[in-house]
Amino acid sequence: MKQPAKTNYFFKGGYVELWNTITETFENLGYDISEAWDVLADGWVLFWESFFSAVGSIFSLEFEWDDIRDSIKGICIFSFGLGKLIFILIVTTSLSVLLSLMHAVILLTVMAIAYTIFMLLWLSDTIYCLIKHISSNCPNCQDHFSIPVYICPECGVEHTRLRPSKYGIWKRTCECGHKLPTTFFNGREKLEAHCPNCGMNIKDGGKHVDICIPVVGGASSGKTCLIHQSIAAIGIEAENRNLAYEYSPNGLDDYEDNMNSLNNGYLPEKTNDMRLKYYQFYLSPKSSKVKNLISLCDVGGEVYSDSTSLGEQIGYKYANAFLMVVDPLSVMAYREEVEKQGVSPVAYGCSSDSIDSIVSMLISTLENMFCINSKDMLKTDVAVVFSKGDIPGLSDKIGDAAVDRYMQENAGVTRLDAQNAVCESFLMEYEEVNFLNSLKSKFKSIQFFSSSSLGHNADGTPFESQGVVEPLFWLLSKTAGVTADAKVKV
Ligand SMILES: Nc1nc2c(ncn2[C@@H]2O[C@H](COP(=O)(O)OP(=O)(O)OP(=O)(O)O)[C@@H](O)[C@H]2O)c(=O)[nH]1
Ligand SMILES: [Mg+2]
Ligand SMILES: [Zn+2]
Ligand SMILES: [Zn+2]
Repeated sequence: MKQPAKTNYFFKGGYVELWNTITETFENLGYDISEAWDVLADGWVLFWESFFSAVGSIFSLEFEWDDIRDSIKGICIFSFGLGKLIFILIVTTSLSVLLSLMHAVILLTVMAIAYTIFMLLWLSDTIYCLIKHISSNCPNCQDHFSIPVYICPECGVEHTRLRPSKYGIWKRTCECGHKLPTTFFNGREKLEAHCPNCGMNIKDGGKHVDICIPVVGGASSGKTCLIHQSIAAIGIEAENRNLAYEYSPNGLDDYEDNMNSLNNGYLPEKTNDMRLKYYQFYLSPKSSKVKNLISLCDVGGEVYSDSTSLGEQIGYKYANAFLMVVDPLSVMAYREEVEKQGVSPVAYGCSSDSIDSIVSMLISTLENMFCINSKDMLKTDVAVVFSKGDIPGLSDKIGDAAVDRYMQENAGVTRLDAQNAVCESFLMEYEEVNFLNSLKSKFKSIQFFSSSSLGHNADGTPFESQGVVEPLFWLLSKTAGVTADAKVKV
């Protein structure tokens, strides 16, 4: 693709210069030959025109001195021209050929060195991006790309492929004359960067590990509460785990407003967006040179009952993992049971969407996006989080109480396995086997968690979240996009 930059000397100027020098040399040579030829011809003509009359005048003893002088002068000029021509043909031509060859060899050697440096630099930059898992997701159009479009700080023009190329190996010169670095080794990330698709500003000049985790769940299942309380809790927990945390607003999220509500004991507003909304924060080991930019993507739960809207969320295609929120009250048999025990589902903002339908629709959408058939597995991990863990009696079924009991009864079992065991038996007991089987047959690995984002129903007193960081830390430890050294420990 044509770039608004000058082509590098080694990819054009060098060849032009070589061509010009060679053509100029041989043009001069041709000029010298024709000049020597002219001298030789003039001498011959002068000699030929005067020779016979001079010889005749000598034999007749009339001595035409002009003719005699002209024929001597002619033979001298002819001899001089002939000598010059022979010299030019042998010496000058050989020198021209030799010097042109030397020029070509020196230039091509320098070019070969430049091309080797170019290849090595291009490879290093590409490998560095691959090893470090550097890529970006656009929080506006959901597109995914390895490097963004860079903006020239001088003239504002867009450079779509700012990599070592024919426009420059280490740096490229913009048409305005400004020099732009072409790799992350010499500061490409310091330039302003935009999404190649919609022009949205891209953080860190695209130099980060972008981890995209869509949060899946029906309307009122507790996605927005979980996202906000998780991020807030991670911010506090990060220091204990020696991680650097920073929330990073993108201008399209409602983090500040929702956190204000939650911190004052109010519920966040229902999510009306039918497009993924990216809540982004940095979370990386303090020593890490390339930061992890984690996006938790929220959306109105209605999307999961509308296959067209769901199919439009191309962000799913680039998801590193999924976080599935399950409102226990959306499990019909369980809801009926707690209702009989006097619990009001409405008080818990009960979700009425079937979890089985939601997961089926998500799976068929992903199958379409990845063009795979129903037998193929997806290479994604899923954390299934039961929300609203403060529902009376729920802890005894899937919460800490149940997990502790299971671990006592089954010595040697890990806590994560115990969580899976109690949550799976909950789903089987309350007739959600289809949901469980769909998840297990489609995703790479599944881990169940139980949480309470609020701790209690809204009553004006401060909310107390519980179990909201573990799902994320588990997903981050599994995420393929997190490099070994940047891996966040569970
Ligand atoms: N008691 C209790 N209620 C909760 C908890 N989490 C969510 N809720 C209730 O569930 C309702 C819905 O929560 P949201 O987080 O807004 O649900 P959502 O999945 O984002 O819903 P949509 O935006 O409609 O897709 C809240 O208004 C609360 O009433 C919790 O941990 N405990
Ligand atoms: Mg919401
Ligand atoms: Zn975009
Ligand atoms: Zn410029």
